[in-house]
Amino acid sequence: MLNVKQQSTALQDVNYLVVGLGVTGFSVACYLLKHGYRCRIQDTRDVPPFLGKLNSRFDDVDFRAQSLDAELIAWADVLVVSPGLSVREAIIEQAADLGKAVVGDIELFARITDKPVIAITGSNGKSTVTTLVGEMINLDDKSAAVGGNLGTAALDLVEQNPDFYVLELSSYQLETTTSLQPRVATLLNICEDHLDRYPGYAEYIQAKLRIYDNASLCVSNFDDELTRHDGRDICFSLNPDADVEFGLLEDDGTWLAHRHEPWLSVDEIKVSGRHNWANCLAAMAIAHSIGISRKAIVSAIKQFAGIPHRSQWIAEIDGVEWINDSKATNVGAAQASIEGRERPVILIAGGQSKGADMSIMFATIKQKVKLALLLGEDASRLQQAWQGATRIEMVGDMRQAVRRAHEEASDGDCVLLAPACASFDMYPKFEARGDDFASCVRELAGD
Ligand code: UMA
Ligand code: ADP
Repeated sequence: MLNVKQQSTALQDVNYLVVGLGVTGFSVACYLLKHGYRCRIQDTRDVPPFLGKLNSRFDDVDFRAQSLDAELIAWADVLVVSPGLSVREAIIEQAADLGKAVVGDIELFARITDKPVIAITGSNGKSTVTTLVGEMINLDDKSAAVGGNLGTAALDLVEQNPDFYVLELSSYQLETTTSLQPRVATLLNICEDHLDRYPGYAEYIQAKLRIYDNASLCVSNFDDELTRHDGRDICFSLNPDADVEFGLLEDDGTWLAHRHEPWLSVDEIKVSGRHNWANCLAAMAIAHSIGISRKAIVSAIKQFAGIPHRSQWIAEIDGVEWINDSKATNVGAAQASIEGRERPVILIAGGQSKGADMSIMFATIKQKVKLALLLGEDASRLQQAWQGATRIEMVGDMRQAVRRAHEEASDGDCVLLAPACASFDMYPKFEARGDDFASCVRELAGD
């Protein structure tokens, strides 16, 4: 990929193969076609999600509905691989062995942008922290373009020409990126996730730690040793005794504090659960490190009402609270979500467990969950792991789960969708699962 400044020369020297035509592939193809690069686009799906849109935007789109094969690879100089595809697939490894460059969209983005990038990863809390940091910057009369794994592909942000890019980055995106030089990088926390895509947990952690490569400033979680970079990290912590830049202060209540100076009371935070205090502290540390004012930082936190599908309140019916945390797609998230509830929980969980050890949640389930309703591909894995912790029932679909929860719940309970699993066995994405839950609940309420 050429630098923007070099684009006018030698455009036709490099053949780009865009592998996958989802959100990422579409943004990459648009960027390449718009700037006159020679590219082919390949996707195994007959009608990939963005083909119609791409054809309507550009003439002569060279799209191949087929598997990635030796002929396409022979044509390509650079493979731009979508994050949903593993770079450990044999055919992609063969391409790399042949000397083809194998990169992702974030690598292309890194090569063309010269504005500061804030890079955020972690097993959980990425979207929350990314959104919060973006709002802190915007409230300080500077502009932030916010995206990445959060939803808007990074290359689609470039036209905004912001003061800062705030990017949520997944391990899949990080492992195909080498040129990013973040102004600030953070790894929020680590728990088992995506073990279906990595040889083991160590490789997943390594992919996450790449966020710190070439970063000017690193923000890490003092309470999670796996997130540390080096002794110069700016740290945040939920332990009031920790000697950190951003932490908790206990003084006539609990405060989010900077170097023991209280900035705001936790009672002023609208999003529930201690994990969200950690997210706020991380966002404070990042925003402060790039010179955002205390006033903007505090205002953004006070205003922040959360993002849909993350511990989202749906309804209260006959004294029972219904909460949608469809984005709790791994054990760490589901555990934090359950622990964040003050009421006894009826839990709806299950889906694709991605090889994670579900027994990690046993103690939390035992302590807080009065009934677990399990659905989806790995329901029996969850059942095995949680046997003896609580009462467990298997259900066929979301409608049945909601109906059973309604029958079993009593005044003062909370029914929580926190699946600890991905949704792809039953839904196109986690948002569709959350919407299904919400519509089943609203039916109960007669809305
Ligand atoms: N696929 C095929 N054939 C192909 C290409 C893709 O079957 O030829 C399938 C993949 O196996 C996958 C699906 O299509 O099941 C989507 O893959 P993709 O790479 O095209 O995904 P995008 O639409 O580009 O979306 C990606 C991220 N998705 C993944 O990493 C799986 C989105 O994060 C992200 O918002 C988007 O880029 C913009 O950056 C979603 C996600 O689930 C929310 N991320 C994972 C997570 O958060 O746990 C990492
Ligand atoms: P991500 O983008 O990393 O998936 P989100 O901010 O979308 O993270 O939050 C997804 C879910 O993860 C939340 O609904 C909550 O259940 C859980 N979660 C959020 N922040 C944390 C955290 N700091 N630690 C553990 N779990 C968290």
